[in-house]
Amino acid sequence: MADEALRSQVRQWIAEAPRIAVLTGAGMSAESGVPTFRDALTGLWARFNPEELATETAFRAHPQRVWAWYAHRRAALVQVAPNAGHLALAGFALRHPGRLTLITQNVDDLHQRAGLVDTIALHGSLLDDRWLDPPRTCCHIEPIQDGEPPSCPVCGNLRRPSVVWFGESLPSAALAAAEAAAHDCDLMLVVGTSGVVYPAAGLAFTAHQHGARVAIINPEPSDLDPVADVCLRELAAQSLPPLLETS
Ligand code: BJW
Repeated sequence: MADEALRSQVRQWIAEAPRIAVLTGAGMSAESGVPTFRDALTGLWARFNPEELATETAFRAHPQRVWAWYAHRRAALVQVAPNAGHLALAGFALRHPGRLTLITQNVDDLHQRAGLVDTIALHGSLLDDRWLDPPRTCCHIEPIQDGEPPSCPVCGNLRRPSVVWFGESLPSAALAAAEAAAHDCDLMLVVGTSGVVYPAAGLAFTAHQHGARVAIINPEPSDLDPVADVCLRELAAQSLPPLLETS
């Protein structure tokens, strides 16, 4: 099918599907200026080794280095805003209450800032932090010193970013809600993810196995292409508005 025919097909599925689940990844925010993880030239991990930064082991070994990397990314988020794709999804959800469930792997809060307050955030939020070890009664936060993660002055417990690192469980309520949405949806839109990180990527397989149509929006091939009914090789912020704003 030609590109325009594929686009009309997806538009029609969106118009007709009673329940739509949307699974987003870093590509969703690329046009807002947030780097993806795995894109060859611009992705965060073209420059940094994830094993050195996005694990609890790394944080325990090099708390300052990991804290500084997250502090830099947090500061960069202040400069960015939801793009036309985030706004189109939020607008659709507002016009069609109860039809769209937004599941994101992103930690940038841009869906929430666009107005989708009940976004299911599978990998936490870059804007929050929490105690590394279970807090004791002594635990309170010291003022942040430059480059240092804040710590309890009594027991030394550290604050850490409230994101999900490799080897850590996803928040159970968020994962259960995402699995239910994937299981029950009639259409899943998969936007801007490489589909390599589990259990998030498995949601597209769940949707497909339970009879939902799956449409992918990504300029590049992804690991989820085998379960897609349609792959639109497009950019999220350009593709989503015309797909969603006519419904
Ligand atoms: C555009 C675009 C534009 C660009 N428009 N598109 C089953 C099988 C194998 C392994 C596992 C498995 N189950 C669990 C695992 C282990 C592991 C895992 O998946 N490893 C794989 C890498 C092999 N998973 C975990 O450890 C998870 N925990 C877990 O499963 O707990 C249970 C357990 C515990 C112990 C042992 C075993 C199981 C946790 C995963 C946590 C992921 N955390 C991160 C970091 C968050 C914090 C931070 O930000 O620093 O989450 S990793 C990173 O990857 C981040 C992302 O959310 C995630 C996904 O990346 P995403 O969004 O897909 O980004 P990219 O860069 O990969 O892709 C961008 C895409 O956009 C590209 O395709 C572009 O083409 C596209 N694009 N511009 C549209 N404008």
